[in-house]
Amino acid sequence: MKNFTTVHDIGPLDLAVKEALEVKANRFAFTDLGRNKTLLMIFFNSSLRTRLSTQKAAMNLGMNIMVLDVNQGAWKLETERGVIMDGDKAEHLLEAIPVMGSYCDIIGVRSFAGLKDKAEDYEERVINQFIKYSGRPVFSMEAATRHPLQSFADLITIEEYKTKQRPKVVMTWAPHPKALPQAVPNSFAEWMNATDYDFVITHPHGYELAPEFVGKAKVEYDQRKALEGADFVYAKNWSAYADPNYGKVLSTDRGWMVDAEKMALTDNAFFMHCLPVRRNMIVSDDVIESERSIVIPEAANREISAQVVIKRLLESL
Ligand code: AN0
Ligand code: CP
Repeated sequence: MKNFTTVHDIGPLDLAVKEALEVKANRFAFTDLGRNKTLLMIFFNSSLRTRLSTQKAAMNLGMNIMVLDVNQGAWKLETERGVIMDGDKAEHLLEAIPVMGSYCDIIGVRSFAGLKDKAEDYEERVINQFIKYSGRPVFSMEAATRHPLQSFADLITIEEYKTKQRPKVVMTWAPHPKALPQAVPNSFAEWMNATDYDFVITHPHGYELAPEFVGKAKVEYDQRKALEGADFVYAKNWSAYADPNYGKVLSTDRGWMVDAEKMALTDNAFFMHCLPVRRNMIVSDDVIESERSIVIPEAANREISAQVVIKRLLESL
């Protein structure tokens, strides 16, 4: 694997999940693979899980790790070419990227959507510049349109917990006070569409995702109807994608929160969320604390998805 930014980079999902379960059963089997190799993790945005799980995965593989929080202590970076740099940005990404590449063997990048310019976000300008100019394999730690390490961990978790060959997985929009990217729902949809699960997306009108991510998923605007018979409920907020409201919060309707009454419509479903989650906005306390909530094992699987991805990148160095 040369880079990892989408489901398409990982090959057949059954093999990826098999490798993940092997790694999980014996996470220190490949400590020689990363010896004297350096991972550089670059964060343009905050993180708890991605930061820790990816670092742990790289340590399991015997790597050295450097972490750069671009907005804390590094020079402010200009990302547009052609700009007269007379403002507060002291360095251009076009120098910073190859310099960073010169100090490491593999680069992980977190760079969220700006939610101002749809074309710029959906072109994945930042991570694509890392791929083009760093000279190193690059993996996404959540880019503008996708969060594939999260979706891979979600898939591993569903495979571990499912009791039916073809479970019903429902991704539901839920309210949040601030505008969030579409990366997590886009990516989850992309990975679910690559399985044979019964996959349903439910959201209020106006929150339609990009058609290339919705794919063959069923879209049901009635949340209660969508949840009927679900085996997994995957809650997530996202801001609007459709013009002219790109990046906007259209609704904070708490009627869309996942609570016990909603979960009662399902087939005793497991509750999932990528975290961080705002309690009593997205999900009620009792649901996230219930024994059907698998948010903690889901987060724990981030170490495993990252380890498979970094292992494969190391193997093709
Ligand atoms: C981010 C998002 O929704 O994309 C990161 C989730 C992993 N969430 C927040 O900013 C709250
Ligand atoms: N789920 C996830 O990526 O969490 P962080 O934003 O804390 O890394």
